[in-house]
Formats: sequence, structure tokens, C-alpha cells
Amino acid sequence: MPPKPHQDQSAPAKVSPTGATERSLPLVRDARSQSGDHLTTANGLRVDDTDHSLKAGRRGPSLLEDFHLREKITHFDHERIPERVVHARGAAAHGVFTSYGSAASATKAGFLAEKGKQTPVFVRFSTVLGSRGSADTVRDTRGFAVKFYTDEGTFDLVGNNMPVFFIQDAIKFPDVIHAGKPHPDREIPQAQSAHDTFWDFVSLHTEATHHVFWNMSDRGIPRSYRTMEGFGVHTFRLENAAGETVLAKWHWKPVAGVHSLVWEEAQITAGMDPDFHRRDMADGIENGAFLEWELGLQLLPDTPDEMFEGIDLLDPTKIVPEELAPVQLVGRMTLNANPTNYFAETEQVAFHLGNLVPGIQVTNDPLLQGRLFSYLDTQLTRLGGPNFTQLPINRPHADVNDNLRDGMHQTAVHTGLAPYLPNSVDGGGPRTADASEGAYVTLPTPTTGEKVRGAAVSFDDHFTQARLFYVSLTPLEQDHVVEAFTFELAKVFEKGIRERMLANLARVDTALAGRVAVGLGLPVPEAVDLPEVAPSPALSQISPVPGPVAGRVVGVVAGPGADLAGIASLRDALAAQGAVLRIISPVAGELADGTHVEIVDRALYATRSVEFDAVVVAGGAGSLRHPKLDVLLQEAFRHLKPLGAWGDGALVLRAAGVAPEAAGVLTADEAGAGFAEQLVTALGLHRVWDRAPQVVPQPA
Ligand code: HDE
Repeated sequence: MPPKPHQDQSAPAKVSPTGATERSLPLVRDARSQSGDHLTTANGLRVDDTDHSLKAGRRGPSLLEDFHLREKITHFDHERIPERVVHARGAAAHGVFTSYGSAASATKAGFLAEKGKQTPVFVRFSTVLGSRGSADTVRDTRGFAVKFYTDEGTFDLVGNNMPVFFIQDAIKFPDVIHAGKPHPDREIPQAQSAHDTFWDFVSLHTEATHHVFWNMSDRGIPRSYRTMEGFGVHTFRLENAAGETVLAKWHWKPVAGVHSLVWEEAQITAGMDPDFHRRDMADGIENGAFLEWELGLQLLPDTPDEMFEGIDLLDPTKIVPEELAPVQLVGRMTLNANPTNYFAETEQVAFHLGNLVPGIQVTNDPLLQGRLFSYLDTQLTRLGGPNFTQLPINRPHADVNDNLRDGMHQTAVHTGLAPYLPNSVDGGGPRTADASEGAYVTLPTPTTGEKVRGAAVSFDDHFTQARLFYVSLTPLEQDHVVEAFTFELAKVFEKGIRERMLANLARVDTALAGRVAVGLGLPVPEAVDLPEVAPSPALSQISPVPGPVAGRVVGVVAGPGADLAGIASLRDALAAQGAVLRIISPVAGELADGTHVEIVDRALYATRSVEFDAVVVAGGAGSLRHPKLDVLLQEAFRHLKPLGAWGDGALVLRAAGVAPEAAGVLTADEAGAGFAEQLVTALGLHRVWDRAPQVVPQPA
């Protein structure tokens, strides 16, 4: 009897809610709201029939007295809440943060102080512009919001995957978002920055330039959440147990390295699998390929001018290069459980910059100051009132005794008579604490000055750091930036906006502006004097050292007669590294030989190259020919993915126009350990960068 067919645990259809449900239930308090085996009404009355409304005769009108019908439909009618005004589309996971103890000298925050201290976390990743049903892989900034359920109260680190922001003052947030969102007349384009109003605004509002460069770089199209860096953006002030302070910037460093899609791949994926990133995260967690980051801090002296090496630390359009202030690693975060219920957790989670713990204080960054107002404010509408901290996902793991009472959706049954202080009726409590008992005491930082609508002069330099970013990229990454600007501006209808943007680009880099101008068929803008900047290699994401491959997907092309034993051994070798093998074949079903049965994970008519990080043709499949297979292999080649074949599989590559001798095409006689090892190394390098000159037009 042939052995049991292999089941692809990561295939979407088999990502069962059950595994995740059982694992993540204990992670949120009071998560289980349903009990018993029978269908009931909301009031617990057992129901005899939920498929037919109560009627006056089988063919007659429905009756108003049908309380089950009315309750079922009424509740359904009110199932939706307003989506987030920004960051509407997101996906989240539970995990744990483990402190290295190395931040204790900088901050007294309990979750960072003690080595080995573990704190539960919930992390939501998001795109900024698209609505809740938009695609994951669009070009955009990504939200990276982390809720630490610490013993001292909840700490939210509400960051992005880019370290700078479009604006320096919160008062401009409605402007930049109105410009980036779809045009108000037709509500298009959805989740795109390639349109007139976005470029109109950023071309007129030059402080956005640095952030725009990050968006136009590969950072705007991440491969997956697990390969994104995260940044707190603003400078915070940390306080240690001795009362000493230091300024700090937060960084999340992905253990899997920083990796991106290529633009054509991102666009195809948006149609092929709009859920690409959330699927990748959920599948990875389901398969035990957990997502991991190290938390890092750049520590900067707390000087009265709040400047460091000429960089204004209160200006959120500026970074501090890592070469000037190294990122010191202070802990590790592992995301290891999927949410049980999207709405209850991912949709209802509420992050807020004001959720701070002792040892972490805010600064006067005017963007940060405005954010401190906005999050609670927006959540009052989005979550329907002031009691959303009682929702299981938002409930602190520390004791709560807050004297806040009543209001919409109050679920607590408060006892006592005196929700006020001072009182003599309820024994005078709850009592306030002092710092030694863990109270949050605002640092007495000096403040003077005239009331003024304005900004520091140091906020006026909008181009030097955009140049710093651009010149720090490798030539290949720079090509991607040129291509992104050319694509986006080509979608802009108004010529004046394109010209204005080109003039701004010339203030960042002359050659870049020239290349984009040529692509747009517009005059090359006049060269201007540009500042000397020292490149920061840490800003480039291409690494010569192979990284971990957990969560990566290898497609293996097979058909009748394919070497199934070879496929099985390759699968084992990949699984040992946390990577997944998926069989691609012209039709769905099973492949079998005398000893093996394999299930086809992806029929050619239902897949595209974008679902795989590498594609390999199995030995024994050498006679396979299929137009969709040609497209798949050529696309993977063009997107610089490792390709390979063993045995006569190389014939399939050649038939598709992929030379087995080309860079990053691995061939072997059989799928042995050596072949698997080479494939894992190639996957760990993410792309075959050496192949780029063969597939990308040479830079002008
Ligand atoms: Fe946000 N932002 N933001 N933002 N933001 C929101 O809060 C806002 C900014 C970020 O997964 C909203 O609950 C203002 C920077 C993330 O639930 C809202 C300004 C950074 C998320 C809001 C900024 C962020 C949000 C919408 C300019 C990176 C998703 C829904 C001063 C450091 C959180 C909500 C989640 C969400 C306001 C700028 C990150 C409207 C006014 C800079 C990751 O309150």
C-alpha cells in the first residue's frame, strides 16, 4: 500500500482555525464568550429552526413577532465598526518579548530591566493608505505597532517600518492623509501613492522628501512582515533607577534580515494573492516558523539642545545614522500564536502612544505631541465609546483601579460608593502611589518660550538626509528608486506636478533626477549644488551573508514520472530550516510512483511565480511543457529568484528560455544534500543580485 500522501501544512485551505484557536485562547483574558452545544438566542434560549422565518402560512408574509429573525438580522446589520482612518488594513499575532537586561542602565522600565524577563505582546502590522479590503503588497509605509502587556501597565510602541515621517508637525496629518487617500470624486486609486494628489502635496511640501525616498525604495514593498525593520520614529526620553536620563530611538531588527519584493512581483501579487503578507505570517506561525525581531536602542545624550552631531532629535524627518550611534540590542520578540478571532483582536486592538510605563517618557517632537492626542480620540469613535480598555485584547495585565465609570459598553460591575478622590466613604481608596511604588511620574523638564505657531530653524533642511539615504544604497537599490519614481510620476496627470517633483529630486541627486526625467520624457532639471554626506551602509538592505530561511517557500515543478523520492528528501532538508516545499504541476490531484504519493499543492492554472521564493524542476519531469510553466519560470528568473533543476529537469528550464548556466540557476544530478544546501544558501541571500544586469535595463 502506498504511504499516506504528504499534506502541505501551509497551504491556505489547510490553515485550520482550530490549531490557532486553541493555542491563542489563553493569550487574551476572558476570550471565550460562547458555551454549550446548542444554538441559542443572545439570551440563551435554545432555537429549533434558524433557516426559516416565522410566516403566516408557508407561502405567506413574515411575521413581526419573529424575535429570532429580528435579533439575527439586527445584530448582523450592526456587525461592522468604522475602519481605522489610516492603517485600516492590518494583520496581527501574539508573542512574547524577552529582555536581555542590557537596557537597565538606561531605563527603569520593568519589562526591560531584568535579564530573561518575559512579557506577552500583541503586534499589528498594517498598510497606511488602503482600506480594510485592499491588497497587502502595495507600495506604502507599513505600521508596526507593538502592545507590551507589562506588569506595570500596558506599553505601546506604535511604530512604522520606516524611521522618518512625511511631516514634522501633527497639525499637518490631515493634509498628508487627504492627499494620499484616493481622489474624493471617484475614490480611486485604492491603496496607491501613484496619483496626482499625493505627488501634488509632497512636491509642494518638501519636508516629506526623506520619507518619500524610503517609500520609493525597496522598503515600500516588503517581502513579508518578518523581513521588515521597525522604528519608533520619534526620540523618547528614558530614565533609569538613579533618575538619570538619556534620549533614545527604538529599532526592531528582523532576525530574518530586511528583504523586499521587486516591483513587478508586488503588483502581480496584489491581484494573485491580496492577502500575501497576512497569509505568510499566519502560515509561518502555524508551521512553527515564528517571526522574530531583536529590539534595539540608539542612546543619545540628553543635552539641553536635544541635538546630536548636528541632527535635531525632535525632527521626525531625520534619522541618526547607526554608524554615529550604534543600535544596542536589549531584547528579543517572538511572534508565536495567531489570533483566535480577527475582529475581537486584530480589529479591536487599540494602540496609543500615551500608553507608557515608568522609565519611558515623551519628548517635545511636535509630531509625537499631536499623536498623543489622536489615538485615544479616534478610538472613541471607532470602538464606540470610552470603555474599550475592557475589551479582552486591550485589557492590561496589570491591576486596574481607575475610578472611570459608566459610559457606552460598560461591562464591569463596579462596587463601592466613591469613584472619586479624595473620599472618606470607601476607605479613602484607591490611593495614589509614588515613584518607589511604581507610579508614573512625569520628568520635570524645563519649558520656556513664547507661544508661537512655528518650528525650529533646524527643521528647515528637507533634502540632506534624503540624499544621505539615497547615496547609502547600492547601485541596484538606487535603480529601484529611479524605477519607482518613474513609475509613480508617470501616473501623474498634471505636468506641473511632475516638473516640480523633478526639481525636488535634483536637490537630492543630480543623476537620479536626470534618469527619472528621461523616463518621463521631460527636460532634465538644472543641477544644483548638493551637500557632501557620508553614506550610512546600515541603510542598505542587501547583505552578502545568507540569512535564515524560515518561512520561505520553494516551488518544485513535477509531473507524472517525477522523482518523488528526491522531492521528499528535498522537502525534509528544507523543513529542517523552517522552509516549505510546494509541488507545482499542470493539474491538481496526486502524483504517485511505486513507493511515494505526493499531493499537488499548486496546479499551474491556479498559481503564479510570486507564490515562491525559489523554483526548482524535479528530475524525471524533463518532458513537461506548458505555456504557464514558461511564464512562471521566466518571471521567477526576471524577479532574480534562485532557480534550479536536478536530473533532466534542466530541459524544462532550457525550454522556457532559462539557461541552466545563468547566475543563480542551480543544477545537480540528484536532489541530494549538496543540492539542498546550495538552495538554502541561495534562499538565504534572498535574490540572485548578480543576475540583475541580465534582466534589468542598464542604468542610463
Ligand atoms: Fe498614526 N494613527 N498618526 N502614525 N499610526 C493611527 O490610530 C496619527 C504616525 C501608526 O495597528 C490612528 O487607532 C497622527 C507616525 C500605526 O491599530 C490615528 C499622526 C507613526 C497605526 C493615527 C500619525 C504612526 C497608526 C488610526 C501624525 C509611526 C496603526 C487608527 C502626528 C511612528 C495602529 C488608530 C494599529 C494609527 C494618528 C503619524 C504609526 C488616526 C495624528 C509618525 C502603526 O489615531
